[in-house]
Amino acid sequence: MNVHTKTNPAGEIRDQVSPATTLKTSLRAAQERPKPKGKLGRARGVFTLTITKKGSSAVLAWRLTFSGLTGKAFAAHIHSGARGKAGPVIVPICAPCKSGARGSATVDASVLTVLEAGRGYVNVHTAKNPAGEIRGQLGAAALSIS
Ligand SMILES: [Cu+2]
Repeated sequence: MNVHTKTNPAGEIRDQVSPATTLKTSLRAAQERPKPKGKLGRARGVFTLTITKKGSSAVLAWRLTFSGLTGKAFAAHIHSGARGKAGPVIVPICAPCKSGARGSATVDASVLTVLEAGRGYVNVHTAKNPAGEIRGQLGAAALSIS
């Protein structure tokens, strides 16, 4: 994209149009493993992730909202793990976290491989559930364009 003005007819501001993919997932206590404790009937969240590929790396940009947790959210991450399984952190999202948190990070091909395969998930951690209170699996990202 290029915006032209009379002062700068060749283009005044410019931004490269790059292939971007957006994933969205709902976070629920029922998806978390191991099973979280406490009154979790109203605990939920939404995570939106935009992936913009740049060669073999990519920029991830996200927004996380949540409500009904048992306490403060001390951290949220993207982990690597198939549905129903826990796995290691691959991208830290926030610590501590407030609902509405936004952020971004540049990631390498190893993270993209996980996201392409649908083996990434997001979870939010609380003091009552330090291993994770709500979780949402990220669907497989179509990132074939490079
Ligand atoms: Cu986590």
